[in-house]
Amino acid sequence: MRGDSATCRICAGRVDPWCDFGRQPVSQAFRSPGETADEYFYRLTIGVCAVCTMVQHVERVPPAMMFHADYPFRSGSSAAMARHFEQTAEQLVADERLTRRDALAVEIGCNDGTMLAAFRRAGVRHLGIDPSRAAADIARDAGSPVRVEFFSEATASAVRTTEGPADVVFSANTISHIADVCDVFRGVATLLAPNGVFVFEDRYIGDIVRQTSFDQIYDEHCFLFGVRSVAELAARCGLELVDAVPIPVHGGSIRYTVARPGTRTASPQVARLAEDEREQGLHDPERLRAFEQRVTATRDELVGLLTKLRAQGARVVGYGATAKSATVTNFCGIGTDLVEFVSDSTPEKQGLLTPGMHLPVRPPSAFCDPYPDYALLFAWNHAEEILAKERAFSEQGGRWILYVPKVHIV
Ligand code: DWN
Ligand code: SAH
Ligand code: ZN
Repeated sequence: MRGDSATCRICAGRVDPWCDFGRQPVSQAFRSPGETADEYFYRLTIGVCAVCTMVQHVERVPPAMMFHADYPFRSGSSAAMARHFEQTAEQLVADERLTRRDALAVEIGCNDGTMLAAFRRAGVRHLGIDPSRAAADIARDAGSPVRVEFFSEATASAVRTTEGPADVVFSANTISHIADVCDVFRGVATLLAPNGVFVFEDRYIGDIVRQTSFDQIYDEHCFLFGVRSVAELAARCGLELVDAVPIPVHGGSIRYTVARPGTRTASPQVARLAEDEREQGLHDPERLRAFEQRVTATRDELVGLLTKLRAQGARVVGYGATAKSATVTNFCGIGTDLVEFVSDSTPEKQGLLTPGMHLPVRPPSAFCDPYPDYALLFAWNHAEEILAKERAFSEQGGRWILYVPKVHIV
């Protein structure tokens, strides 16, 4: 059942339903063990706009239910991501000459300030904007200014009045999270200096389809961006997509650069990637059907494997209580009968239960005491970092279960 068509949030075109994951909880609404209140569920269906090609959610979860004072994700939870942000900031400082007096860098969705810290160390005037107070407090305590609010056109006007125009507006893994994304783009147009740039990174629809990484589809990701759809979005808001660079983070992302029309030379890469998308059928619901079949095959194989291992008496533990794992566990029906608990390094998640399937979240000290036979790697996007950190687990015979691009054991 794919449901009815909807209306595109970007261009008001027809959104053709594509994939349906059924009833899903808010992906990072971890619960206390004693909590008895009903959980909030919504229907997770995505579709493709027949006009501007934007892949988007059909039903919208209210932003304040996802991003609030106790939002538990922390950017600093991955050392590799912290390095990535440091290098990205250094590159922006050099390319946009941010060390000149009065230059301003603004970050939308700064979270715990992992990226802002690099601007601070480089002596660049900077400002973060993020509605998640506990995360923002970490950035503030470290010495970076943050406005605790949702970025919007109104916020942009206020910031421009108090701070002046921004030379760089940066954002990672946030723009795709904002349903009213046209308001965000208009806000960026208000805030940017005449020659400024808006640089943002987000998961790439091409990688999601190619790798069948269906767990990237959850409440917070209300858009799955592609080069063609982002170019259309920018143009409709009076801006221009001038560059699109594939980057490996989070299982495959693109760094987009948007500027005022005519102020920067557009890279030929933009047209090239958009053409690749057309050839791959990424805008064509009929050709996308094969993805749905691969998702079902992964689910059946993963549940089959976990069921077999449990029947053999093996212990299986989850690794990384990710937002992504909400889709995997709820769509596949993975409860404590199949996975004992989930190990996670984030103190804010430990001692709580995962949304929907209620798997207990335990600290890494529980993972090795004693090691399980198998670890189901929900944080597969950090595999390199985690497998290196957990070498002792593999050395004493432990095996990792991954499900992207297919179910496999390493
Ligand atoms: O886009 C988003 C990204 C940036 O972060 C947000 N919508 C929400 C969130 O998504 P996620 O939860 O899927 O992100 P991660 O980075 O895959 O989460 C990794 C989880 O694993 C964290 O809870 C921390 C944990 N972890 C761990 O326990 N040991 C991570 C590492 C690297 C480790 O060694
Ligand atoms: N940029 C960080 C955090 C990504 S998680 C990283 O890549 O690691 C998404 C963040 O976006 C959360 O901290 C959330 O509070 C924030 N966010 C969500 N909607 C927002 C909005 N409208 N304006 C600013 N930040 C927002
Ligand atoms: Zn559209």
